[in-house]
Amino acid sequence: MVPKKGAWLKALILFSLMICVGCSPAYFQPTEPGTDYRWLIENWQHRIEKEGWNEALVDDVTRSCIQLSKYEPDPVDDDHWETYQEFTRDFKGDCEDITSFMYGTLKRLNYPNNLRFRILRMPLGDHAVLMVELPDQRWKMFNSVPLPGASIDIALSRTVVEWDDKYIYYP
Ligand SMILES: [Ca+2]
Ligand SMILES: [Ca+2]
Repeated sequence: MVPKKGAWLKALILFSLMICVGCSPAYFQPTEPGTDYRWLIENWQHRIEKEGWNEALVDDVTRSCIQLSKYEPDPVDDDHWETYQEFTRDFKGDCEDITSFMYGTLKRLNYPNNLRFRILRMPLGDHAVLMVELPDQRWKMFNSVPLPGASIDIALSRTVVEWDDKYIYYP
């Protein structure tokens, strides 16, 4: 079924508004994200030792990172990009910071395949997402702020640039 043009626009505006007002996918950030995070890291390390990497584990790591995070927009005119270390002090930030947290967590777990930071140009602004080369070599996108309607916004977006810790890639 193809939704009416109005429905697409409504979803798009809703999503963009939620981003702008800092409405978080993490309404219920755990009270002690640092403690939970340390427990998760240990748990994942055991799983990696036992079963190795697979798509389900990558999904679990990225989803858990988002659940530990609280979306907080940058102040106007101060677009601060947090490092992994900065983010893990309070687990709060916006799309680029959460992307950096997911990226840093996979690196910390010695994820063996490629990871890239991707910037998308969306109709109403830019957005950061994580690209992961899965164990079977397919690339999968992980949205740092998975809100309702996000897939529509992403479908209307284009990639501006990507990078990893070695290179910058232009489409
Ligand atoms: Ca920002
Ligand atoms: Ca930020």
